[in-house]
Amino acid sequence: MSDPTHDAKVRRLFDGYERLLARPNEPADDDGGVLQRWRNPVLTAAHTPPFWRFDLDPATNPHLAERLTVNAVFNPGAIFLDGAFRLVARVEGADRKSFFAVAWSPNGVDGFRFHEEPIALPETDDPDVNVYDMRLVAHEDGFIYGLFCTERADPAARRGDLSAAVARCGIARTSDLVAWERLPDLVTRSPQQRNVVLHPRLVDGCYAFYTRPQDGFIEARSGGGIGWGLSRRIEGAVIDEETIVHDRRYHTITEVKNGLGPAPIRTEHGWLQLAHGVRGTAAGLRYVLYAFMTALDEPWRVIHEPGGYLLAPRGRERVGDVGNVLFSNGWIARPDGRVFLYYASSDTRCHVATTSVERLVDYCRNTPPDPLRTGECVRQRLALIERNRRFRGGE
Ligand code: M1P
Repeated sequence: MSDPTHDAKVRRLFDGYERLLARPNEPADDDGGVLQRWRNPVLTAAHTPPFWRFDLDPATNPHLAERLTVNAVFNPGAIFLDGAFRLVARVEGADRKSFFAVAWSPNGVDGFRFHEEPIALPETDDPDVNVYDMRLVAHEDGFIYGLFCTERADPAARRGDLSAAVARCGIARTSDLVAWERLPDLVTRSPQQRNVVLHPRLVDGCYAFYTRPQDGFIEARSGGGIGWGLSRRIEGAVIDEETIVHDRRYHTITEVKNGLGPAPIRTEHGWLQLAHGVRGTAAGLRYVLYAFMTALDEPWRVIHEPGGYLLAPRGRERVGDVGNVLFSNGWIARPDGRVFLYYASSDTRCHVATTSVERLVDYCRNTPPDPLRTGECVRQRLALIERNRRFRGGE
């Protein structure tokens, strides 16, 4: 027999959920000519369907309590497929385990709706304890690849150390984001591998990867930097030689570590790249996003490197489970040149910022590089002021 109070609660739950999904987004304040942030997050924990979280049976859940809470939705991979903007988000339960789920929107800025079910990612013989941060790439071999971090306990951990882990690059492929084939994890010489990105093209007949070798699970120690390596195969991919192509540097936004974001966007001037840089502060790590470009014919060679960050945590973005973090592993470039940059704030929610290929290329080519020391920074700024004198009104 149905319980009218329970039925009313369920109705309110679903009405609230539909209202959230129908909420229109709008451009936020101006962002200095490069990027346009949008006011509302595009995905949050509340965007996950209630039937993923609540037991809707009044017999087993009379108080309509959330039985399987979703804690956060962040770090989405992105792709435009079958006429829609599609994100493969990292959905994290209250139990700290993440999984992947696809949400789609017709316009890329609002109305994101999750598929009926999350992705049931096939496992390897050594099951993942946690998976996260999928980078999607439509590869020239015809598959869509999802490269992600797979994490397992470190078998060499000191007794009692339950947080030591080994991060590796997991690889899965699909053609529709629904059915996934799992391939063996990437093998490299580095003990830790996160933030690995597959280049969309074969290079010298090989699959080409941007990597992020580290000595420690969290700390780069003597490792770090964005690396580059080739593998003859993708089924059982092995990188024998990894070269650092974009290193971290003292007293910059990449001092502690860095890592590539999404797969690069091809432009006539080179490959547009987006990455995150991490520095230490008295309040913990601070993650910002930065852009650079690599050569078209040598996608590992940096040709333009603007100084500083492109996007840094602002306002409510600073607050969340891991505060002061912006992270991006997904963007979409449309044929008309529009770019939709998806980023997450403080490991909690997903946002979009819009721009264009033309603006990003202009940013990369014309933003002065980081001169790496204070005196040079002042000289750089004085030169700008001098050039600007003739544009000052009334003089
Ligand atoms: O908590 C911030 C980010 O930390 C890791 O990134 P990185 O390996 O570069 O430090 C990842 O766990 C990422 O998911 C997370 O957003």
